[in-house]
Amino acid sequence: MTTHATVDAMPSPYTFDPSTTALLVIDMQRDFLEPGGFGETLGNDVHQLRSAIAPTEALLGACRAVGLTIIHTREGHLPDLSDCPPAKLHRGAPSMRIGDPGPKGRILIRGEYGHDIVDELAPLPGEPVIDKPGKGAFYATELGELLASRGVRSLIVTGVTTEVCVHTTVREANDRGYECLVLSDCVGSYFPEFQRVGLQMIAAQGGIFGWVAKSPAFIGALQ
Ligand code: C5J
Repeated sequence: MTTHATVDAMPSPYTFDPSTTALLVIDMQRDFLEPGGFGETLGNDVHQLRSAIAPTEALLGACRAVGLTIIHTREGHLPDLSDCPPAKLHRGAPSMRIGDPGPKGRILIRGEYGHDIVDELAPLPGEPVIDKPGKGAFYATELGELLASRGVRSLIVTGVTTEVCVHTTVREANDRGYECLVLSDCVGSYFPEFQRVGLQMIAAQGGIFGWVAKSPAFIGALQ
Protein backbone atom coordinates (compact mmCIF):
# COMPACT_ATOMS: atom_id res chain seq x y z
CA MET A 1 0.00 0.00 0.00
CA THR A 2 1.23 3.55 -0.71
CA THR A 3 1.94 5.72 2.34
CA HIS A 4 -0.18 8.68 1.26
CA ALA A 5 -2.69 9.05 -1.54
CA THR A 6 -4.68 11.97 -2.92
CA VAL A 7 -8.17 11.89 -4.42
CA ASP A 8 -9.74 14.52 -6.64
CA ALA A 9 -12.63 15.62 -4.40
CA MET A 10 -14.93 18.49 -3.46
CA PRO A 11 -14.22 21.05 -2.12
CA SER A 12 -10.48 20.26 -2.47
CA PRO A 13 -8.20 17.27 -3.04
CA TYR A 14 -8.38 14.73 -0.21
CA THR A 15 -5.11 13.28 1.05
CA PHE A 16 -5.14 10.19 3.24
CA ASP A 17 -2.87 7.51 4.61
CA PRO A 18 -4.36 4.08 3.75
CA SER A 19 -2.83 2.57 6.89
CA THR A 20 -4.95 4.85 9.09
CA THR A 21 -8.07 4.82 6.89
CA ALA A 22 -11.17 2.62 7.06
CA LEU A 23 -13.98 2.04 4.61
CA LEU A 24 -17.37 2.29 6.35
CA VAL A 25 -20.28 0.60 4.55
CA ILE A 26 -23.42 1.80 6.26
CA ASP A 27 -26.66 -0.20 6.46
CA MET A 28 -26.65 -1.83 3.00
CA GLN A 29 -29.38 -4.12 4.31
CA ARG A 30 -32.23 -5.90 2.57
CA ASP A 31 -34.60 -3.97 4.88
CA PHE A 32 -33.58 -0.74 3.12
CA LEU A 33 -32.73 -1.95 -0.39
CA GLU A 34 -35.28 -4.66 -1.19
CA PRO A 35 -39.07 -4.72 -1.40
CA GLY A 36 -40.88 -5.88 1.74
CA GLY A 37 -38.50 -4.29 4.24
CA PHE A 38 -38.42 -1.29 6.54
CA GLY A 39 -37.79 1.27 3.78
CA GLU A 40 -40.82 0.18 1.83
CA THR A 41 -43.07 0.09 4.94
CA LEU A 42 -42.32 3.82 5.26
CA GLY A 43 -43.68 4.37 1.75
CA ASN A 44 -40.37 4.58 -0.10
CA ASP A 45 -39.45 3.27 -3.55
CA VAL A 46 -36.52 1.03 -2.64
CA HIS A 47 -35.26 0.90 -6.22
CA GLN A 48 -33.92 4.45 -5.73
CA LEU A 49 -31.16 3.04 -3.53
CA ARG A 50 -30.03 0.14 -5.64
CA SER A 51 -27.71 2.13 -7.92
CA ALA A 52 -25.24 2.28 -5.01
CA ILE A 53 -24.80 -1.52 -4.94
CA ALA A 54 -22.61 -2.08 -8.04
CA PRO A 55 -20.10 0.74 -7.35
CA THR A 56 -19.87 -0.35 -3.72
CA GLU A 57 -19.17 -3.91 -4.82
CA ALA A 58 -16.30 -2.65 -7.02
CA LEU A 59 -15.06 -0.46 -4.17
CA LEU A 60 -15.05 -3.39 -1.74
CA GLY A 61 -13.01 -5.41 -4.21
CA ALA A 62 -10.42 -2.63 -4.54
CA CYS A 63 -10.20 -2.05 -0.78
CA ARG A 64 -9.87 -5.78 -0.08
CA ALA A 65 -7.11 -6.05 -2.68
CA VAL A 66 -4.94 -3.51 -0.83
CA GLY A 67 -5.88 -4.63 2.68
CA LEU A 68 -7.76 -1.47 3.73
CA THR A 69 -9.76 -1.81 6.95
CA ILE A 70 -13.41 -2.46 6.06
CA ILE A 71 -16.26 -2.08 8.55
CA HIS A 72 -19.94 -2.75 7.83
CA THR A 73 -22.89 -1.53 9.87
CA ARG A 74 -26.49 -2.67 10.22
CA GLU A 75 -29.34 -0.69 11.75
CA GLY A 76 -31.72 -2.80 13.80
CA HIS A 77 -33.07 -3.82 17.15
CA LEU A 78 -33.11 -6.64 19.65
CA PRO A 79 -36.05 -9.07 19.27
CA ASP A 80 -37.68 -7.70 22.47
CA LEU A 81 -37.30 -4.12 21.12
CA SER A 82 -35.73 -3.04 24.44
CA ASP A 83 -33.18 -0.94 22.49
CA CYS A 84 -35.79 0.78 20.32
CA PRO A 85 -36.90 4.15 21.66
CA PRO A 86 -40.72 4.46 21.79
CA ALA A 87 -40.49 7.60 19.66
CA LYS A 88 -38.84 5.59 16.86
CA LEU A 89 -41.27 2.71 17.20
CA HIS A 90 -44.46 4.77 17.16
CA ARG A 91 -43.52 7.59 14.78
CA GLY A 92 -45.51 8.18 11.59
CA ALA A 93 -48.10 5.93 10.00
CA PRO A 94 -46.12 3.11 8.36
CA SER A 95 -47.87 0.10 6.83
CA MET A 96 -45.91 -2.07 9.31
CA ARG A 97 -43.89 -1.11 12.36
CA ILE A 98 -40.43 -2.15 13.52
CA GLY A 99 -40.76 -5.69 14.90
CA ASP A 100 -43.85 -6.59 12.85
CA PRO A 101 -43.62 -9.75 10.73
CA GLY A 102 -42.93 -8.94 7.07
CA PRO A 103 -42.02 -10.91 3.94
CA LYS A 104 -38.33 -10.86 4.95
CA GLY A 105 -38.90 -11.60 8.63
CA ARG A 106 -39.58 -9.18 11.47
CA ILE A 107 -38.95 -5.62 10.30
CA LEU A 108 -35.50 -4.26 11.30
CA ILE A 109 -34.87 -6.98 13.90
CA ARG A 110 -31.39 -8.45 14.39
CA GLY A 111 -31.05 -12.00 13.14
CA GLU A 112 -33.90 -11.69 10.61
CA TYR A 113 -33.24 -12.18 6.90
CA GLY A 114 -34.28 -8.62 6.02
CA HIS A 115 -31.94 -7.14 8.60
CA ASP A 116 -28.86 -8.61 6.96
CA ILE A 117 -26.66 -7.09 4.27
CA VAL A 118 -27.54 -7.65 0.60
CA ASP A 119 -25.79 -10.63 -0.99
CA GLU A 120 -23.67 -8.52 -3.37
CA LEU A 121 -21.99 -6.73 -0.45
CA ALA A 122 -21.82 -9.57 2.07
CA PRO A 123 -19.00 -9.02 4.57
CA LEU A 124 -16.05 -11.40 4.33
CA PRO A 125 -14.90 -13.31 7.41
CA GLY A 126 -12.82 -10.96 9.57
CA GLU A 127 -14.59 -7.77 8.43
CA PRO A 128 -16.30 -6.29 11.49
CA VAL A 129 -20.07 -5.80 11.35
CA ILE A 130 -21.36 -3.18 13.80
CA ASP A 131 -24.98 -3.54 14.89
CA LYS A 132 -26.43 -0.16 15.74
CA PRO A 133 -29.80 0.80 17.20
CA GLY A 134 -29.62 4.41 16.01
CA LYS A 135 -28.94 6.42 12.92
CA GLY A 136 -25.34 7.22 13.79
CA ALA A 137 -22.82 4.37 13.74
CA PHE A 138 -21.06 5.66 16.89
CA TYR A 139 -24.15 5.87 19.12
CA ALA A 140 -24.43 2.85 21.48
CA THR A 141 -21.88 0.79 19.51
CA GLU A 142 -18.27 -0.33 19.77
CA LEU A 143 -17.24 1.57 16.60
CA GLY A 144 -15.22 4.26 18.39
CA GLU A 145 -13.18 1.69 20.32
CA LEU A 146 -12.67 -0.43 17.21
CA LEU A 147 -11.33 2.52 15.18
CA ALA A 148 -9.09 3.63 18.04
CA SER A 149 -7.68 0.12 18.45
CA ARG A 150 -6.69 0.10 14.75
CA GLY A 151 -5.34 3.67 14.75
CA VAL A 152 -7.90 4.81 12.18
CA ARG A 153 -8.14 8.60 11.67
CA SER A 154 -9.96 8.92 8.37
CA LEU A 155 -13.15 7.33 7.12
CA ILE A 156 -14.32 6.57 3.60
CA VAL A 157 -18.09 6.65 4.01
CA THR A 158 -20.62 4.79 1.86
CA GLY A 159 -24.10 3.33 2.34
CA VAL A 160 -27.69 4.32 2.88
CA THR A 161 -29.43 6.57 3.29
CA THR A 162 -27.43 9.66 2.40
CA GLU A 163 -29.39 12.15 4.48
CA VAL A 164 -30.16 9.86 7.42
CA CYS A 165 -27.60 7.28 8.59
CA VAL A 166 -24.74 8.43 6.35
CA HIS A 167 -25.16 12.07 7.40
CA THR A 168 -25.65 11.24 11.08
CA THR A 169 -22.53 9.08 11.10
CA VAL A 170 -20.45 11.70 9.27
CA ARG A 171 -21.57 14.33 11.79
CA GLU A 172 -20.77 12.04 14.72
CA ALA A 173 -17.37 11.29 13.17
CA ASN A 174 -16.62 15.01 12.70
CA ASP A 175 -17.23 15.73 16.37
CA ARG A 176 -14.87 12.86 17.24
CA GLY A 177 -12.07 14.26 15.05
CA TYR A 178 -12.23 11.93 12.04
CA GLU A 179 -11.78 13.14 8.49
CA CYS A 180 -14.53 11.87 6.22
CA LEU A 181 -14.61 11.32 2.49
CA VAL A 182 -18.11 10.45 1.23
CA LEU A 183 -18.27 8.59 -2.10
CA SER A 184 -21.22 10.04 -3.97
CA ASP A 185 -21.99 7.03 -6.20
CA CYS A 186 -21.82 4.63 -3.23
CA VAL A 187 -24.46 6.41 -1.12
CA GLY A 188 -28.17 6.51 -1.88
CA SER A 189 -31.39 8.24 -0.89
CA TYR A 190 -35.06 7.52 -1.58
CA PHE A 191 -35.31 11.22 -2.52
CA PRO A 192 -33.17 12.52 -5.42
CA GLU A 193 -33.15 16.06 -4.03
CA PHE A 194 -31.97 14.82 -0.62
CA GLN A 195 -29.16 12.93 -2.35
CA ARG A 196 -28.06 16.08 -4.16
CA VAL A 197 -28.40 18.47 -1.25
CA GLY A 198 -27.11 15.95 1.29
CA LEU A 199 -23.85 15.67 -0.63
CA GLN A 200 -23.63 19.42 -1.15
CA MET A 201 -24.02 19.98 2.60
CA ILE A 202 -20.95 17.84 3.36
CA ALA A 203 -18.57 19.71 1.06
CA ALA A 204 -20.07 23.22 1.49
CA GLN A 205 -18.37 25.97 3.50
CA GLY A 206 -14.91 24.67 2.70
CA GLY A 207 -15.83 21.09 3.64
CA ILE A 208 -17.81 21.68 6.81
CA PHE A 209 -18.26 17.91 7.31
CA GLY A 210 -15.63 16.59 4.90
CA TRP A 211 -15.04 15.78 1.26
CA VAL A 212 -17.08 14.25 -1.56
CA ALA A 213 -15.65 12.25 -4.48
CA LYS A 214 -16.67 9.49 -6.87
CA SER A 215 -15.53 5.94 -6.13
CA PRO A 216 -13.42 5.50 -9.32
CA ALA A 217 -11.30 8.48 -8.20
CA PHE A 218 -10.80 6.88 -4.79
CA ILE A 219 -10.05 3.47 -6.28
CA GLY A 220 -7.52 5.09 -8.63
CA ALA A 221 -5.78 6.76 -5.69
CA LEU A 222 -5.50 3.43 -3.84
CA GLN A 223 -3.51 1.78 -6.62
C1 C5J B 1 -33.10 5.12 7.79
C2 C5J B 1 -30.77 4.59 7.44
N1 C5J B 1 -33.18 5.85 6.69
N2 C5J B 1 -29.92 3.57 7.47
N3 C5J B 1 -31.95 4.45 8.10
O1 C5J B 1 -34.05 5.02 8.52
O2 C5J B 1 -30.52 5.61 6.81
